[in-house]
Amino acid sequence: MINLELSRIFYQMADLLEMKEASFRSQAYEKVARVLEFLKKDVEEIYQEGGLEVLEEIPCVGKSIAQKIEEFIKTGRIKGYEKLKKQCPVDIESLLKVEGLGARKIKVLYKKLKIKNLADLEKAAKAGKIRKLDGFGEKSEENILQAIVFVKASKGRFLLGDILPMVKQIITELKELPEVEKISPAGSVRRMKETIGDIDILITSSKPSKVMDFFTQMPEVVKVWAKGPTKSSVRLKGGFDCDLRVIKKQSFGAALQYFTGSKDHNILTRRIAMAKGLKLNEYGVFKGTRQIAGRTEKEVYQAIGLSYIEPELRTNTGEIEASLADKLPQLIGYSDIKGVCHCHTDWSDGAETIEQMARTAKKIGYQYLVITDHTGFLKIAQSMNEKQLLKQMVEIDRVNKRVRGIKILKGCEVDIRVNGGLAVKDEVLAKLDLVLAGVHSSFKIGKEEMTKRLIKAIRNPNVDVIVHPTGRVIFKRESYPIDFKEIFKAAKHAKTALEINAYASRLDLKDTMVRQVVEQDVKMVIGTDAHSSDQLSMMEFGIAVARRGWAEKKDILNTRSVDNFLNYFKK
Ligand code: DGT
Ligand code: CA
Ligand code: CA
Repeated sequence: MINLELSRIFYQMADLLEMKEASFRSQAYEKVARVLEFLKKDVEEIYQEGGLEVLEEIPCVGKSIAQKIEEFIKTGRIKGYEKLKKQCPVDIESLLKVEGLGARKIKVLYKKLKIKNLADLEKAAKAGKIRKLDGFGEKSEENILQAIVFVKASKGRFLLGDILPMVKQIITELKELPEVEKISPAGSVRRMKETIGDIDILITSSKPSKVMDFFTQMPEVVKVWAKGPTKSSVRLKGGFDCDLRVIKKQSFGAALQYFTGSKDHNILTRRIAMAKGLKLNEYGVFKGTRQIAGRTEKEVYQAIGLSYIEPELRTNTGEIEASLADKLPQLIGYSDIKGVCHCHTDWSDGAETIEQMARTAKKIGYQYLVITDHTGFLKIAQSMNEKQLLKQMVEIDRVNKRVRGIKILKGCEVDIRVNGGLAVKDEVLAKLDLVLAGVHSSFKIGKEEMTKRLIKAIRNPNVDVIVHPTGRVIFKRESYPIDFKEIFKAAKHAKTALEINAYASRLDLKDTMVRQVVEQDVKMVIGTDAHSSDQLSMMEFGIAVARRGWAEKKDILNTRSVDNFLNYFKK
């Protein structure tokens, strides 16, 4: 799959252009980068089947971008990108990871202080040089230093959303080999953790050397770290590593349990086995030298007196105690969601039409889809104004007549102003089926002000859902501080739901927060925040977060049928 490589290049071209001149071209590249990041079909395959013309059928791909894709497929490079890079000697990709730094600021930092990379930035900040620049100050210098610590901490980890499609592809390919019998992901991927250090895959096989030959020669492999009959390690395109282990059949369950982890979960399960006079390791459960379990994971847990624990729960945060007491939650399942309640179309910053989104949602099997384009003042998101919102409602009625078998609902994602007011008039919001409200600006107003701001929005009778409630962006922006107790109380009282935003770089609320929300019995929705129809598949990441937070079906409102879903919000 070259989709991810191309996506990365186009993201960079967007940033580089933004630095040169804030232009429409930059937005075009960003949009196409976002589409390619989650495009299901391999761009190279599309090109091989139909050439340039068919490339242009990909959302957001115009003639010039199609030509660049063709150039990359044919030559492995894009001259326009290389030229842009040469003109701008700054490592913009890593500098953009620093919260608060956008293209414009990076430009100033380079012009005035010759800052080219993170090391330069840290040195300048520590020397107190940044505070003297126009548009910066002592506070922003302090923020930059803090943000650098955050960036360093996330080094070497990757978004589950960028990893999982690759894992699925590798597993599909391996499964096709006649030498592969059982196969499963393990490690943090199987636990569906939000970020991944490396990929772990386990198989059973009668002819492991054949499998290892195939594995180390896959086109995705850029480096082979180790190759052996029971374990091989490779570096994949995209910069992440993958371990493949061959396990004996009678130990597959035990190995799966061991290599799924987490380490903390394993330490406790092993201790529990020991207390029963048993030994648990990656080969099985043993009484003396006799193996009493190991073929399946269920059997392993059973042998040490535990009921099966879903991988997402294995964090040693109470799941083992709950299993012993037979009090594990009945987790929401991956096919329990009935409707999409957060997505964008080309009416704001989405890539496709209402109809395209609806047809894909229907194909996936959803019963309803709420269109929630940005409305308000957010320029980068190409927000609609009230007039456009009213026009869009008419269009939704029209599309509903054309597309049968799925109900398209009217919604919007409205900005919450710094004082807690909304960017759209109440009488307009009142006409919608569902109103999502979110903070998209002024993040650094402090805990007390932010709590007040959110509570005011929560209490607005027109607001149904608070989206990405903590504002964090993985690897980029920490959550703003808020008083969760107060937020939960207000949300429950006002019957305003909190969102688990499933967008791969957000996952907000995150797992540990979801767990608190479940305990407080506040309702949630899982929103994909899809900006293209292929991004609807990000629902899976949101469900994983819900599961990691011990959420059951009843906790998540869009597991309900459309009427029950909308009824909840009647205030
Ligand atoms: P990652 O790759 O950093 O996202 O996280 P994991 O959990 O995939 O960790 P990884 O790849 O280092 O190891 C895979 C699993 O193997 C881990 O979840 C538990 C098990 N494991 C690794 N090292 C140890 C260890 O020292 N003790 C125990 N009990 N288990 C371990
Ligand atoms: Ca791992
Ligand atoms: Ca590993």
